[in-house]
Amino acid sequence: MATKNHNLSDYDINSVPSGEGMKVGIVVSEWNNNITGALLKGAIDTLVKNGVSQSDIKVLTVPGSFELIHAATRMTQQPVDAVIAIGCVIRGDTPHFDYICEGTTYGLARLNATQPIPVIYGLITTNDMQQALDRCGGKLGNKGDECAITAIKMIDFDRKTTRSF
Ligand code: DLZ
Repeated sequence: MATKNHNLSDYDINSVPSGEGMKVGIVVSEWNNNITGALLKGAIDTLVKNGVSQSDIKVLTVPGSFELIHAATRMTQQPVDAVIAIGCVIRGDTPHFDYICEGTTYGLARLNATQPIPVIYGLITTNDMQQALDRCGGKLGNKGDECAITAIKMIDFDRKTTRSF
């Protein structure tokens, strides 16, 4: 996908607004926790590197990616400026993969459209474990970094549009 041409793990720190004073909620699923743990670490490290205080990052864990919708809903009701949802679904032998991916994606997209704060999509959906490893700190960067940068940019976007609209 676009990650090959647009890898936000290689972002220019000067092009990212300061995250100082921003509050970020992260919901993360336990399934494939070798992957989601690395994504979570990438997200937290990048938020902190860009000025978000460690104490302004709130993390909630759920069993699987499908539960991210509920957890993200709860998180949007907390005093945070954006929510990052992190999960990893790996294709198996049955259509289950498609249902989880579709349901979770639809649920998060609906939240993003209906809640007053941005919900950032950090769900990795891959054909195998290697593709997931490539995207959580491997040769294609870390999707967690990308989510952190996107969260900061969207909070900044909200602040600017609130002021000028
Ligand atoms: C059941 C299931 C399966 C088979 N695979 C994954 C997966 O690859 N990644 C993931 O995050 N969750 C998986 N789950 C669990 C579902 O997301 C969910 O937790 C259960 O269906 C219970 O609602």
